[in-house]
Amino acid sequence: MRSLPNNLLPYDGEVYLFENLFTSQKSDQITKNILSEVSWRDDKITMFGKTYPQARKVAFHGDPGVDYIYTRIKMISPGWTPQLKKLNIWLRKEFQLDFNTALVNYYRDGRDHMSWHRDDEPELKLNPTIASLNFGASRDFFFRHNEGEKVALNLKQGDLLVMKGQTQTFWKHSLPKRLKLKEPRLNITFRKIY
Ligand SMILES: O=C(O)CCC(=O)C(=O)O
Repeated sequence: MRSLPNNLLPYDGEVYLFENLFTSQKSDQITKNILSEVSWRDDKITMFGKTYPQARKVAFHGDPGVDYIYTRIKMISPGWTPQLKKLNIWLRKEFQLDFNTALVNYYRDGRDHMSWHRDDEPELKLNPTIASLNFGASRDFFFRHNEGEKVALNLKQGDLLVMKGQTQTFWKHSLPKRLKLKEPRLNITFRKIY
């Protein structure tokens, strides 16, 4: 059993960062496998009556048939891919974390991003535990408390970020644009959908 790093949030939630969990060779192999295995979605976002493509590439996998309404889009899992399944089993064995789905976000370069949001959909139930694995380019990642306090992180290849407890109630998170960045980044968030 791994020891728990310090909680990175000062109050009202729990965020743990496990760093540098894979060699760069292993990270590259995992990235290659995931990019070749997943089924990319082609959902559009509607805001203020206008329709836009998503600000990143998205795929959703997990136990077959599990569905999740995320950013107002209903996604139904077509099943696990071999690499995502391996990672899910590894999270259970190494971290005692139990998930049934994986949301894959691929940021093609620093223009791709994720706006402020919380992962608080009803199908995650209250106080969900979410594990986020990172490959490729390092990116800044922020938490913002409902009262305004900010916590800044930098997520790197091979890092695992675990959010739990009241985090999704009291804090939003975001991955801002970084226009000078040309390299891609792959992020996978493992979630338990009820
Ligand atoms: O790419 C990231 O690190 C953020 C992912 C995220 O916030 C989400 O999937 O809800």
